[in-house]
Amino acid sequence: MNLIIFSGFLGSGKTSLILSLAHFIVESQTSKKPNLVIIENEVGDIGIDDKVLKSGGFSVRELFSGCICCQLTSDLIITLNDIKEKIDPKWVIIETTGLAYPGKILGNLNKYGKGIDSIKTVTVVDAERFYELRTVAPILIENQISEGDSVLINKVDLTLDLELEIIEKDVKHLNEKANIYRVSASKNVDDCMWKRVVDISG
Ligand SMILES: Nc1nc2c(ncn2[C@@H]2O[C@H](COP(=O)(O)OP(=O)(O)OP(=O)(O)O)[C@@H](O)[C@H]2O)c(=O)[nH]1
Ligand SMILES: [Mg+2]
Repeated sequence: MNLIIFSGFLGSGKTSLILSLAHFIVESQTSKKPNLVIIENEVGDIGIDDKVLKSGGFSVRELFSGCICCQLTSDLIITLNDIKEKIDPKWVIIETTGLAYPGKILGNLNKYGKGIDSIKTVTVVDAERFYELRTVAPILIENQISEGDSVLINKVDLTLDLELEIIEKDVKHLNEKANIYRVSASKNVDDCMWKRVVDISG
């Protein structure tokens, strides 16, 4: 079971990008065995993203009564164990709340997770609101960026090239090791990017 954890501020484009990745994973699958489950973590009880993902035909599990980086750590572990036991998919995508600290989730999974072969972290950056959010929630935004194996600078269709260059420099400064990509979730996302993000070779 390979985990892909999506973080990124509220409204940055996580669900839109997960839909694109989920299609890519399903289309690349060679066996008939179900190979993808998506875990949706939303605070509050209106599961909009859950409905969006389910309408795409994907298997979705919900964790709606708090954030998996703090109150719901044990719920996440229980849910993952249950998915492993009943489905044992190749991939599990986790959409965290926009306020989650991915480093905390990683720490808990490394400590308590079972049957996990790999964990990849993907951080979605909202290019349109980057500097606004850096000012409003600097610690959260910096933590999310610094924990990403891949950082997807999203909404490039709404951002000037010059601004994108500055944002990319800033992201590199916060996380030298990450693979950084510019994307627009509302347009077609290149499969080559998803291949590199999830490390599917070929
Ligand atoms: N123009 C444009 N709009 C985008 C892009 N990506 C996402 N959006 C829009 O931004 C809004 C939020 O996108 P979501 O994918 O729901 O973002 P999210 O991070 O899942 O949001 P929460 O789960 O509420 O935190 C939606 O109205 C999307 O259609 C993009 O690349 N370009
Ligand atoms: Mg969402």
